[in-house]
Amino acid sequence: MGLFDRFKKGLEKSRTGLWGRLSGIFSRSRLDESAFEEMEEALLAADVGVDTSVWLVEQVRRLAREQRVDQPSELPRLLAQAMASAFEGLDSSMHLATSGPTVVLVVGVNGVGKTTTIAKLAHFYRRQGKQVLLAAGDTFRAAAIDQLLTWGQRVGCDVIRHRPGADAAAVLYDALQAAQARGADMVLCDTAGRLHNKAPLMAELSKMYKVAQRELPGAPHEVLLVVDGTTGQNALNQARTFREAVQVTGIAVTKLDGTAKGGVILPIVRELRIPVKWVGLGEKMDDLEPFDPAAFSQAICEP
Ligand SMILES: Nc1nc2c(ncn2[C@@H]2O[C@H](COP(=O)(O)OP(=O)(O)OP(=O)(O)O)[C@@H](O)[C@H]2O)c(=O)[nH]1
Ligand SMILES: [Mg+2]
Repeated sequence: MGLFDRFKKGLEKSRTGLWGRLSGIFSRSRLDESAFEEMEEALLAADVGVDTSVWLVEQVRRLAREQRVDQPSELPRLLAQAMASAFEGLDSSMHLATSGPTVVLVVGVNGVGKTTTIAKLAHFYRRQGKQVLLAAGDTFRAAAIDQLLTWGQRVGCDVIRHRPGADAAAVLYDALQAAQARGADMVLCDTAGRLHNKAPLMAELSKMYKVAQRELPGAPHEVLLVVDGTTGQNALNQARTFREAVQVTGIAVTKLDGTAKGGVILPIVRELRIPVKWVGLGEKMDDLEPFDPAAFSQAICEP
């Protein structure tokens, strides 16, 4: 299966949800004002959010004018084009270190899929022949460390860990030392995500950030914020919160396979201007795709 088909399959629920609402418009005989109004409602229902829905319809209107489109059947193509333009100027690729290990901090609230995403990333880079180290930076729960260990065994990479309750920044420090000593290509660091404890959590994250900065020039190369796609607009709010504490360089949107709320990717990129870099389309190791704006826009707008 090619990338486009994998997106189409993984986004099936979002696609059919949005398409189900739009198909009535696309099959109309005339393109009139009410068609645009209905399109805006359909986008709102797909968790695109008010501002971005209004913006998208504006873009479609402009494209229709510029391209002298008067058939509603042309709208899916125009909508895909409008969506794709929301991603312009944002680089979805991962920034890798030019020498020495690439350090990736993975952050996000409880249960969004941080640990699973780390395992998937490890698998992705292992398949490219890279040596990957995992850092068990979620020291808050013993089970979190065990979960990472299990994934490490499955994927085939070592896990640097301390006892439960240990200082997360010290775990990262050790992982960075180990990575340099062993010549590893990549350190993927898990973090705790307890939101009921917002201030200490953010303090811990910024401490980890500083340790990475101090120990390796250019690190952390990526701070990936993981958000759960099924939470729709909440994901957008989480991105706003985390961005206040750490410099988020990219977003991974998980669980898109199980939701019709995949439209939330649009306000995230358009309103926050943070690139989506990965999408989680299932629970297995292979179910992570590098984000592709064109494939996403087309997959979500096509019948
Ligand atoms: N369907 C689906 N499930 C996912 C995806 N990503 C993660 N999950 C599931 O979401 C649940 C939580 O994942 P974790 O990786 O443990 O989440 P976490 O953010 O590390 O959670 P805490 O450590 O408790 O904060 C698990 O059951 C995963 O299998 C995805 O892309 N699709
Ligand atoms: Mg976890």
